[in-house]
Amino acid sequence: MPHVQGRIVTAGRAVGAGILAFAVLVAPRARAEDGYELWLRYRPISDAEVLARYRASISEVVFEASSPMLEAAREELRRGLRGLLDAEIPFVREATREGALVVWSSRPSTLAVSPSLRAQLRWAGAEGFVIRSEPIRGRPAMVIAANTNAGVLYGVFRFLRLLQTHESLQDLSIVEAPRVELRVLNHWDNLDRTVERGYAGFSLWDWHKLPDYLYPRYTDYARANASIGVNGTVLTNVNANATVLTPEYVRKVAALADVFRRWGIRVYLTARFSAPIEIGGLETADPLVPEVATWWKDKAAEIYRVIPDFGGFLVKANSEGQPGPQDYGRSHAEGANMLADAVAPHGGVVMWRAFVYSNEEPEDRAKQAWNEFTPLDGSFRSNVLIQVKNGPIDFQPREPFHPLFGAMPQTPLMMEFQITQEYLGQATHLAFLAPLYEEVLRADTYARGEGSLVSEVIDGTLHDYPRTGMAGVANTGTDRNWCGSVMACANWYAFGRLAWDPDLGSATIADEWLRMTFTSDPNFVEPVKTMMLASREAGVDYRTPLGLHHLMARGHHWGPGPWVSGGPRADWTSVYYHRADAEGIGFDRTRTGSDAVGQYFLPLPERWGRLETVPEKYLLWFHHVPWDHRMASGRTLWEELLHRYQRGVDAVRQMQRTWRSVDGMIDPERHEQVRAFLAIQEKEARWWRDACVLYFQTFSKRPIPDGYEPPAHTLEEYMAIQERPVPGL
Ligand code: BDP
Repeated sequence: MPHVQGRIVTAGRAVGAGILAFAVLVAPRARAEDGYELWLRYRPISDAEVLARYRASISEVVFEASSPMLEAAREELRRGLRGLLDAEIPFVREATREGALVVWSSRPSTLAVSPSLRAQLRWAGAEGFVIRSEPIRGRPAMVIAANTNAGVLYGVFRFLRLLQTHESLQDLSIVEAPRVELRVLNHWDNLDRTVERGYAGFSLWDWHKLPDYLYPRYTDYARANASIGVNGTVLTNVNANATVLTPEYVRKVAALADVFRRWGIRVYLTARFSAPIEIGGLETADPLVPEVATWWKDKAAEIYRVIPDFGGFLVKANSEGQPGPQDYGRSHAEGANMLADAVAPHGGVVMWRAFVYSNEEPEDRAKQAWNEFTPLDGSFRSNVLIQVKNGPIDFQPREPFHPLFGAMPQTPLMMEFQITQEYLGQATHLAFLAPLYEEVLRADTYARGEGSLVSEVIDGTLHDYPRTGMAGVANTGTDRNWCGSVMACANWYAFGRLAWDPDLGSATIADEWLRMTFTSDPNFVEPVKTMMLASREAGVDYRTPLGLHHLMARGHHWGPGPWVSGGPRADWTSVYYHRADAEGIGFDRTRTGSDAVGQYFLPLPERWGRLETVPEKYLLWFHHVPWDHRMASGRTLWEELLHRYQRGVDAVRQMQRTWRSVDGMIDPERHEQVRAFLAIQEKEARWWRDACVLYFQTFSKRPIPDGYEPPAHTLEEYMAIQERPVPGL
């Protein structure tokens, strides 16, 4: 039954037919869904049986709140229960009845804590929690317990998720703790509110009105993050602007930090390496010049005076034109350590990015970060983390994992995933990214023999890292639905969940998100989950199948541009990466080519370096392959390429069919947006397919086989499509 109608009928029954007419007029507006509430909608549980069971199990809540964070948690619990149970559950001082939900926060002495609960709490650590069925004064009850306020906050959100996803409350015994310490969003937001690679409107941070005006939205942003365990946010673009470090802007940052603090979120800033010159009046930013180090120490002290829990700095240095220590002949370690010393007395960290590659360097771009950073292993301060993109090029629809993972045992490496869909269709294409994240996290680096997973590098267990972290380049903006598309919010959700537990499976994440965002109706959840799980592979197929990469148009990275060549640097062109010629296609990264494959641990160089054993998904990443090469399917490479491009388009059409089939099961507003966006995606998938196939055909000189959908336009027409203003640059 459509959501809106269901509510009207209820209202009519409850208040009588006279009011029904009124309800019909106003209810659809009041109930209109625009995606703003994300996965925290807290609508009444529609399954009457489940609702009745929950109401019977939760008779009252005991929750003493003695700090802003606990108050935030208590209000969230109140809001969640009120919405989900459609009832006012009393919040009381003492448990008096069967079915109390006791949040053990400030007064543990009121509880007789059992030894097993105590043991679970020890395991839960600083941010974890325990949720269990536990008799209180001999009466059946439930307890949310934690060692810290943050643990309570996360426990409350976990409890609400139990209800949101209709899990049983019988014999509860949940113990959870995050596996990764720093779970941070990276906002590529500029001070003028444009967002680099942002496709959801403008930046959430209204610098002009800060610190005096605080949008309620800042709180909702923090709530959403806390609900998935995100505990840090880097407010500014990695292509940094030193202005944010001036006293005026630091006060603005402090105002945001004050809002976020009670939700367990610390703020971080990007540090422009040349700031001592730009805003400090110094003549150099050389990290080994004492005045420079002193300037940064003073700057850090100034920030910490107004933001005592400031997280630290994220730095993009000597990359794509950004200033850095190499401008003065110093290493990344010398630069990072100087900043690390500035924040260390205050407990801050430096997240130093490994996304470096140089135009002057004739070396394969995929190899450069490994070449620069592995010699520095062990030479960074203990409060430095090296932030590494998931793959060695740049957030492509598919890349093998970055060879640095596993290769720096003495330096904490943190993961950088991209949540915003720079190369995956931006706001309008449906690409659920949990399968991409999962594929990387579950990859075996073989750094310490078989079973040395990337996830174990990231959670610190493989090398016993003292610090761990995962960053996600945010996709949020001022659009009412936060992420530019309702479905793209699933990627924000997935990032948080995987940063909390890198072993979570994509299907579990999709399942949770769908139930909380839309409905628990299996007739909706099951097909849409299948659709989401297939969506990333579809995007790979219609853009860059078989290990192809970096085929996008110049600049905006949205449409196809396999013909892109020339310009300021070779590694910003497509021809550098696909290397198509009369013989074949692909980048030879084998031992006889660039030998990028040699940066991986054995047996990967052998497995990926041989045509017979390389997985087809990485074929053209590592090999230049003849057009007539026989693939596992029996097709030639040329035929297989076409087959994959077509398969991608077909998969989008299948997504459209699936979405049509669930019409009426959710609100019309969000259904319509996804429907319209899928139509855009289908059109653009054909554009990608046809442009790429026609272009590669000029090299392969082979026909387009029968049964293959003929391209709608000529290659010249596709190539003539001019750049036009697009968001996100
Ligand atoms: C690329 C983006 C560019 C970023 C850069 C980075 O196109 O806008 O500045 O990465 O991560 O993906 O620094």
